[in-house]
Amino acid sequence: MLPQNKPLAPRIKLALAIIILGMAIAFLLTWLFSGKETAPQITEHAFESGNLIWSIEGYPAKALHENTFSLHVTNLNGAPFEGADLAIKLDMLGMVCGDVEFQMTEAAPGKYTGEGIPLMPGMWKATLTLEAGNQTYTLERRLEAVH
Ligand SMILES: [Cu+2]
Repeated sequence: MLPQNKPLAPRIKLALAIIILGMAIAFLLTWLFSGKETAPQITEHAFESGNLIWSIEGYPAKALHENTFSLHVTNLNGAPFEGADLAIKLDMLGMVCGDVEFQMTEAAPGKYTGEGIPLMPGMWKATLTLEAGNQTYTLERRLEAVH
């Protein structure tokens, strides 16, 4: 005759249930808030030839509407980074609903603006390409789009 498995003591079962529930809640909260934390309105970036501050007006961005992206680019001395060619590509995270590319124009020395249209509400990745002289730099951020 096979020995019967001893049932776990009720207290151990309860403790396990509490641990599992706690882990599930922690996981859910992390998942719920991870997007917002990584996609603020304003992000700061450093690249080999300078720094830039990237902001999106009226954040979160509005799906199927033009949203103004502005970039304030400075060189390593803190002076305006003038005369660069900037373009942004938007693609949605985990989806293939289509990429959106647009050019930025220099509105003031070192200040570049452009209009981008996310196609759907959700989390998007924005890739900035900055060309200056014969150098090309690529920087990324995330952004949230809503209805
Ligand atoms: Cu999509």
